[in-house]
Amino acid sequence: MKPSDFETVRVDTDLLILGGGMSACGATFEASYWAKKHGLKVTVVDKAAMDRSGAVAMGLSAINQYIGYGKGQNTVEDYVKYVRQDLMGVSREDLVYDIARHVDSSVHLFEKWGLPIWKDESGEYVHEGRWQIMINGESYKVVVAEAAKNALATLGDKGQLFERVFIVEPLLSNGKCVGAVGFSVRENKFYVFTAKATIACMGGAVHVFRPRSVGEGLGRAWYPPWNSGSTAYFTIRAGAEMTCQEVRFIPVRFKDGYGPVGAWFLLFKSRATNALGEEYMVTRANELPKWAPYGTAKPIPANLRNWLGMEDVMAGKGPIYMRTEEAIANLAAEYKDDPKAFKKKMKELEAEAWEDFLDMTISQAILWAGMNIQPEEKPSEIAAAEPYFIGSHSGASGAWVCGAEDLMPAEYRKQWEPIGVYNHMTTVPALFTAGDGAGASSHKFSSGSHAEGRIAAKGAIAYILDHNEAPAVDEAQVAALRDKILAPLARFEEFAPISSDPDINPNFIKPKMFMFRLQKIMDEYCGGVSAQFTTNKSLLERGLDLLTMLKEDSEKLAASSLHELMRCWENVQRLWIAESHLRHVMFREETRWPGYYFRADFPDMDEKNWHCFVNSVWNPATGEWTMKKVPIVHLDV
Ligand code: SFD
Ligand code: AMP
Repeated sequence: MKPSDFETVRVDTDLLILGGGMSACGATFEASYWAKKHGLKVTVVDKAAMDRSGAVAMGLSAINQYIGYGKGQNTVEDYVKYVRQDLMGVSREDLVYDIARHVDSSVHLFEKWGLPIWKDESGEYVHEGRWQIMINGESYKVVVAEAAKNALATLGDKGQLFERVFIVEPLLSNGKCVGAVGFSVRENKFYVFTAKATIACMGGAVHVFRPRSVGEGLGRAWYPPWNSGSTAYFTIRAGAEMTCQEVRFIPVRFKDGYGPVGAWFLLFKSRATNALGEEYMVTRANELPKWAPYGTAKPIPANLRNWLGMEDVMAGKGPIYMRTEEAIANLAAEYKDDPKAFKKKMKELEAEAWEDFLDMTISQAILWAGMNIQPEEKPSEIAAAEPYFIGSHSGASGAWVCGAEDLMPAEYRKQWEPIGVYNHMTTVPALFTAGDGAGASSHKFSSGSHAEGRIAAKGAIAYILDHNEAPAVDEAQVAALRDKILAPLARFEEFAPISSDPDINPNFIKPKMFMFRLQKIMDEYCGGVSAQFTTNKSLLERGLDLLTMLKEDSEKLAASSLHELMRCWENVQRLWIAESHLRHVMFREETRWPGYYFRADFPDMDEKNWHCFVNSVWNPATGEWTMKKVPIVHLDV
């Protein structure tokens, strides 16, 4: 397969939506409504099949952001305070407020579209926790994708969906985003999308760090390995300002199967103990005042919950166990005097325990079976997983975006006045993002990402109506991008014949080997699992040297097929996320999120000097990175 075998397909549209996940489905649903009103074209591009793509491909067992303010259960202000607290003070509270005031309407739409939400005897949603509601969510993504596709279909031939097309780079014209380029992972087609506005919603990044699951377990992860950081790569390469790229998310998960813990801690009220039976959240509580005011408020931030467990592991008190057997026994205890009711309750709890994983992370259920674990009888090991970049969960990495007119602090607004104040536009004109793509607005999850996609779509349509002229596209740029993106195929074609093993060749490197080297560098120098999530300036500087050499070697990547070509560019995208993350961790000279990463050379939180955002810009013209502090403007809530 060689580049000359490829046909170039040109698609000119008004609004380009990149990705087919939760935020992209929200954007497609909302954009189709307004596009119909204004006779605009909407084009959606997903690397996979929308029905089963992205983080919700396997389904979910809960919706983790539901405010219930319509029923007076909580206020939007409560949620802003919750997120401020959980991220140790660092969040764009105007964005969090805007998403929280819209999210319930997305959840109500999901129910109308057929998503089964658990109801109690009075017909109220069953809560897993204050903000989380339980669902039978195996087909969650299918339900949400169907609604998005139905909305797109109302546009007739002005509504297009391209599946199995992998987006690589932005198209730029005088600093403005005018579209994107990519290739089909099924046919020899190179795609050029031009657009008046683009929304990048291609999820977060996984496998930047060496995973806990290696060898036979390689590929097991909590967040999906098929999200390779395409959004952040796209916005960084466009020259957009990024924020909180240091704020990785380290989820504690059932070990090796990556099953989530939320339902066990919140719904089943389970404890986690060390090998001595000690509950580290209790025995190590004296560590928390050190991280005040966040360590002394409730709920305890996710990173600090991790940190107390990590301290036990570092003290040699592992393994750490989720006491599923104890939790189920406690929940069934009230029925012990009625053997029939007790048996029924045990069956019910057993079913809920298995469904939690069968709806979401099937590998955990398979591992339970493979390890002869029955949760009602045996506790399961849990462990802190490798770092993920997922600004929609308890991480905060992503692009710095414009907020809502009625909420955004003036300090931030002035940055967009020269290019236009459009909700969720990045600092690059005509480029919008949402979900994992938008930074400093954590705890959005599946529902908040959908609502945020809707917010971004309205901002993008408003931008198009004010800038409704066809974008100027630089054909030389398109030709250069085509050559660069298809080059790994040409390299394999040229050099493969000199070696008897297609994976070993002095003239090129294959994507999997490239990924292994990246993961090793990040694990050892930037505070991965094997480094107990700890790093310092010297390690980071050495890591940056090695990443710089790896970037040089990225020009020697080779691909023998379309699939490997996608793997090549997935790993180049991971490399850029890695560099961006490392530069942010290096710039912030404190430890603010113990449990996510620890700066051994700056072991304390420094509210005086570092109660701020760390933002960065990569300049496409010069290749220079600029780092800066940005003040946090707290809403008066
Ligand atoms: O509890 C390209 N999440 C949970 N959210 C909840 O609300 N409840 C839960 O129970 C959650 N749990 C959970 C969650 C995620 C995962 C993986 C597990 C368990 C195992 C989080 C949400 O899923 C998450 O917040 C949202 O899905 C984020 O939405 P978004 O839109 O930012 O990302 P996406 O849905 O992954 O979609 C990405 C899309 O982009 C496509 N794509 N397309 C073209 N070209 C490229 N180069 C592309 N790269 C990616 C993808 O195909 C996809 O369509 S709990 O454990 O947290
Ligand atoms: P997880 O399963 O870790 O992805 O968490 C799912 C949801 O439950 C998220 O909203 C978490 O913030 C929340 N959560 C998980 N564990 C706890 C806990 N111990 N206390 C409070 N909230 C939690």
